[in-house]
Amino acid sequence: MKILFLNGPNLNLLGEREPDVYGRTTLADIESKVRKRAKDLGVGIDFRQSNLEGQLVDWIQEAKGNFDVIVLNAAAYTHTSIALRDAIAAVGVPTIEVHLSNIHAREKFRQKSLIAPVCCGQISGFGQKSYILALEASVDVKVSKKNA
Ligand code: CA2
Repeated sequence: MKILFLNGPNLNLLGEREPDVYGRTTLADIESKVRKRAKDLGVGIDFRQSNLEGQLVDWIQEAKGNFDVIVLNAAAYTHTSIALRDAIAAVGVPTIEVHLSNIHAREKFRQKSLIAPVCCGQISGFGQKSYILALEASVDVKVSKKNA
């Protein structure tokens, strides 16, 4: 099983700015925790970040046939991007939406996710643990697809 982790704009700044909102953990720290858990679960992962919407669209399209599940923290594009939503719907690779913060407890404009309706589910508000929960959910997504 192979899982593609995609991270959107400004997540490369994690741990450096706004520690009160996003904590002091860097994206590299999260990646290494995800890699360790993935090894325990026996799944392969690819972990990527881009500030560019089109790059994220390209990676989602390329996931078809190459990955079983996408775990996506689209960051600010969560709330704005019809392009990401269309890409997820078009490729049909099961996608799990993930957020560090609880987007429903934040500003009104963050409470709406344009991608949620085309994702299998959303994990939001558990800090870096959100990524581990999404990894564990990914394994179940694959299992439930097999048994469907
Ligand atoms: O809670 C999340 O994971 C978010 O996807 C993070 C995004 C935000 O736009 C979403 O509403 C919720 C922001 C990621 C940028 O992170 C920063 C880290 C340090 C300094 C500035 C931004």
